[in-house]
Order: sequence, then C-alpha cells, then structure tokens
Amino acid sequence: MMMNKMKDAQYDIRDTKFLKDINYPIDLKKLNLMDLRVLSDELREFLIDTISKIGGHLGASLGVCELTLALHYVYNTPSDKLIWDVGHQGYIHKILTGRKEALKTIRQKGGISGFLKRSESEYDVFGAGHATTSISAALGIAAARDFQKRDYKVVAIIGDGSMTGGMAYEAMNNIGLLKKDITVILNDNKMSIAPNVWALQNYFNELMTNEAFNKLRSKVWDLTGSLDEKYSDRIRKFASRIEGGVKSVVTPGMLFEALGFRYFGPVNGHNVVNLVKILEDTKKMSGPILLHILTEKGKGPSFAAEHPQKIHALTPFDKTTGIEHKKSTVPSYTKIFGTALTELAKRDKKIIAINAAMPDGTGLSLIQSEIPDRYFDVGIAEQHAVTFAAGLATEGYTPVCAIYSTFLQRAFDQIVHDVAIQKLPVIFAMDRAGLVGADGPTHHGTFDLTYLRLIPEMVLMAPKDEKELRDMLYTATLYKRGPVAIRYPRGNALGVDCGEFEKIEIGKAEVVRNGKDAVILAIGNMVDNSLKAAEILHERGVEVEVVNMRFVKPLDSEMLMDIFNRFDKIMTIEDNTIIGGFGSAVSEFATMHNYKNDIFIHGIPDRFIEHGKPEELHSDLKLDVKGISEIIGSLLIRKNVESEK
Ligand SMILES: Cc1ncc(C[n+]2csc(CCOP(=O)(O)OP(=O)(O)O)c2C)c(N)n1
Repeated sequence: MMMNKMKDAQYDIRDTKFLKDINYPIDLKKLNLMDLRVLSDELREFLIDTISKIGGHLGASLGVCELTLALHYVYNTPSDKLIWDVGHQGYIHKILTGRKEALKTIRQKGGISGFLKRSESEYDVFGAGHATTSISAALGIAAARDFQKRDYKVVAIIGDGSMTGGMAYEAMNNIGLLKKDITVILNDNKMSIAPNVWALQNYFNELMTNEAFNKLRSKVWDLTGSLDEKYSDRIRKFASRIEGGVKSVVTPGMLFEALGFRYFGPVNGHNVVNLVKILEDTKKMSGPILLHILTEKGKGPSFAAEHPQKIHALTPFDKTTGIEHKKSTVPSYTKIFGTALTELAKRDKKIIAINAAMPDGTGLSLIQSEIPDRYFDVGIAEQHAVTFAAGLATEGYTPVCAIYSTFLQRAFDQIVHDVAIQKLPVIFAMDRAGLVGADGPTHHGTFDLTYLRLIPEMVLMAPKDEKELRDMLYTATLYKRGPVAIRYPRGNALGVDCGEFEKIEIGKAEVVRNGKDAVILAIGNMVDNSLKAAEILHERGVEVEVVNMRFVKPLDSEMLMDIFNRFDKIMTIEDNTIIGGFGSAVSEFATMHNYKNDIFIHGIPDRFIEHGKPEELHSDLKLDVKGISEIIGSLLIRKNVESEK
C-alpha cells in the first residue's frame, strides 16, 4: 500500500504527519501509541526513498523499524544504553537520533558511517561492523555501571544470524554467572544475509507451533499489557509461574534459561504497540532477560519478499521494483573465484568449499547449487570454519575457506595453531582484500598480508588479474605441503582472457614491463595501476620497470637480488598496511642481504581509513595511477616523497 503511493509521487518529507518533526528520541515521547504505527510507515518510506538513491544496507533496518521506535520510546536513551550487533540495522536508529538529514550521506566519503560509530553520536554506544559482539559489550557496560553504582538499563539487540557466532554464547554464559541486569533482544528473521543456518531455529519453530505454549504465552502478555502498574508484582509472579509451567511442559532444557536468562517470547516484532507494552514490562524486571521477537527482513516493499537475500545491501535502485541501476559486463573477482572453484571441484573430489554465512558474497553459491554435498555454510563462525577445515585436511581433503580478509582476522589463532603448525593444506580465499569502500574501517581488508606473512611456511599470494586468480587457486589445490592464502579485491576484474588453468611456480615473480630508471615491485591489484603509471611516465621520458611479485611469501629472492643489483630507486606498492606487509618484507630482505638501495614502501598508512568509494580512497592515498606516477617522479628527483605516512 505504502509502496504504491511511492510509485506515483515524488517523495517529500514535509508531507509526513510525524516524521518531519522527529529528530531525537525526546520528540517520540510526545506521540501516543497509535501515532507510532503511522510513524513506522513514514520511517520506512523515508528510508527506502533515501537508500534507493545512494545505496546501502536496507533489509535489516526495514525489519527493525518498529523495534527501534519502541526501544527509543520506552528507554531513556542515551542514558539507557542500546547496543546494536553488527550495526547494519542501525539506519532507523540513526534517523531517530539526530541524523535524519545526514542519512543521505551514509557510507559516502565525508558522510555518516553505515554502521554504529561512537565518534558519530552519543547514541552509538558501541561501534561495530563485525557480528556477534553486542552481548559481550553489553556485559562490559553493565559491569561498569554496577562498579559506579549507576542506574541505567543495558539492552543488546542481536539477530539470529549473529547468534550463530560463538562469542554470543561465551557472553551469555558469563552473564548467567554474573546475573547482571541486561536485556538481550533476539531479532529473529530467519535470515543471516542468506537464509540462516541456525540449528536452534528448528527448536524455536517447534516452540512457536506448540498450542499449549502459545495459549499460556498470550495469557501472560494479555495480563501484563492490560493491568495497572501497581499490580506489576503480582503479574510478575504470575508470569513466572506460567513460564515455569510452560518450561517444564514445553521447553525442558531451554538453552537460554539454562544459561540463566529469563526468556520471553516469541512476540511479533512488527506490532509496535505491543512491543512498547512488552518493553515497558521487561524494563521493570531485573537480572538477565532474553526477549525473542519475530520480524521479517526487508519488511515493507514487495520486492523485498521476492528477493530476501538481495535486500541485505543494495547499490542505487528503482524503489518500486528494487532493481539496481548498476550494470557491468566485466565479472567480479568473486564470480571468477566461485566459477573457478566449482570447475576445480568437479575435477577433484577432495575439494570442499566452506564459507561463514556469505555464500553470495564469496561466490560460493555456485558450488552450493552444483555440488551441494561438498559445500558448507557454517554460520557467522569464522574461527570454527578454519578449525573445521583443518579437521577435513587431516583426512586428506582440500578445504577451501572462502572468508573475507577482514572477517578472517577473527580466526588468527586457528590459522596458526590448528592449520599452520600442523602443516595442513587448507586454502584461504580472501575476498575483499584492500580498501572495500563504503563499508569503511571495520571492513577494509588491509591487514591480511601482515597477519599472514608472519606465520612460518605460509604461502601467501595475490593475483594481478582474474586469470592469475584462477591459476593461483589451481596452484593452491595442487600444493599439499601446508596452508596457502590468496587475497583479491572487491569489485570487477580486469576483463582479461582466462584460458585453461596453468600452474604457477611457488615463489616466482614476473617482470611485466622493462625499464631502467626505477622499478616498482607491485602486489595484487596494484600491478595494473603500476603498469598504467609506468605508461604515463614513459610518455614523460622516464622508463620504469614493473614487477608482478605474485608472492608475499615466499618472496622471489632471485628476482629481488637481480632488482637490487640493477636499480637504485625501488618502490614497493600494496593495498595493505605498510606496517609488516609486503614492502616490509622486501625491506627486511634488503637489510638481511646488506643492500643499501633507496626503497620507498608505499601502501596504506598506519591509521584506520574511513569509508568512501574505493577510487576516492585510492586517490587520497596516492594508490591510483596518478598518485603512483607522482611518487615515482619525486623518488627520481630525490625530493621528499609526499605520500602520506
Ligand atoms: C564476523 C562477521 N562475519 C560476517 C559478517 C557479514 N554479515 C553482515 S550482516 C550478516 C548477517 C547478520 O544476520 P543477523 O544477525 O540475523 O541480522 P539481520 O541482517 O538478519 O537483521 C553477516 C553475515 C559480519 N558482519 N561479521
């Protein structure tokens, strides 16, 4: 209904009944309960209109529209603390907490963040981007509150997808023990980005369809909703008696109860009036509480229901059809990887594909549909994914863990302890390496060369184009002596012909352009930019050699010695932090072999890089063609090099 209206009219916030005057939670308190229903429609319409123009995470925020309203209506934020897991569902929260105008800048350079961010607002109590941190953070905040003998409420809001991460259970175990006053709201929409892979889902499904449970549950909520506050003690006693009865009949061994939480729900998360009443009740209770709400991801537009996975995050789109405007004829690295892996797995029955809740994002949805029995989505559980892969490898399988560079950070110890020490042939396929763009500092994959290079005997490579990505993957499946990691960027590949798979010699670099004045040692997608920069410099009479190093580990020592003997001016380039990355490796090599060449290490400076389009960020950091040619120019005339350090 609402969406039809949008089809015809140009959106204008001045036409809204309530939203035009809502800027902070205090403005909400002036509304009555029924007004909140109208406001939730207005919020959805505003959100869809804005995000259709600029792109962003949409589905999760649409799903928590009523919940967000109810939370800010009932709680006294920011004194009471709301801790949102991941933070991708925080757009309505941002609108209601002083950032309505700024929403149109979300995820763009200089604009507000797509996630919660402490430096952005006092209402953003805990920053995030990675999943499954909210309950632990909430416990820390509650413990601090109690130390200081202060009196405020702490509420963590976590999705069922994020509940597949182990840290949620570590935190609940701890809360149950400490018995702190914390409310955890489980936002259950049965979706992660893809359909969720949560074993507990079946358990909840049974619970929800159980007649006896449902009858008793509605009695509890009817009573707590309709009676006067002065009866609250009696209501609570009654509620717990009912709960007790329900538990023993319907939910023996209920997980949350066993962990020390009082469990309420499941309740309809789209009935804002009811949500307010329930939150008002649970707010009065003490101890650990888990409120289970049921929502629909992407609630609102009809296209969301048709494409529940697509709605998670969108580039600019048509707001009536949901169809994205973006068109590209060149396949992405993700697609190239997914296709190559499927081809290789068809030839080699030992190959197993593993991902952590990102089948589309990693390109594994192809192998999922074509070879489902050798495909695993383990949930948002990167640590488990790695040790699970290690177990498979001990039995002669070749597991390929396709995990974004930034999320693999979580599994560092598993890579060292479970895989590398035991020399197990696990392949790590790290998509989204380098600067990812709009998701910003929580998602940039700019540390992997550093955190993997330090692991003894790790093979670590990065392709210059999609052919090399295919060949590196092929090479990795043949290498059985230990772990191999391949990192490649977000976005479109270069559009080169791929041909048949070819094996690459481990540790061999290649000269891709000859020159005499200076040399660029480049890794991964920096090779292409370096070649283009060398072409510009050639037009100015400067001849720059470009080497595609391919391997950060093992380094091609023969090639490096030749380079050090032939060139005085050397630039290394990577889209990884300069601390401990590829350039560091080259410089360590030079020191160890007593070379005194002029080496300039170029890459990501030692600070967190904000969000923006990758091309904007590359330009700011002089990692684009223009920047690289400028740096080489400065290097040659022996001026101070102006790259940001
Ligand atoms: C550690 C980690 N792995 C993967 C992701 C990618 N990711 C972002 S949101 C999301 C799904 C979260 O599902 P859920 O918690 O149910 O929230 P919903 O989007 O359904 O509201 C995933 C897998 C992440 N943010 N962090």
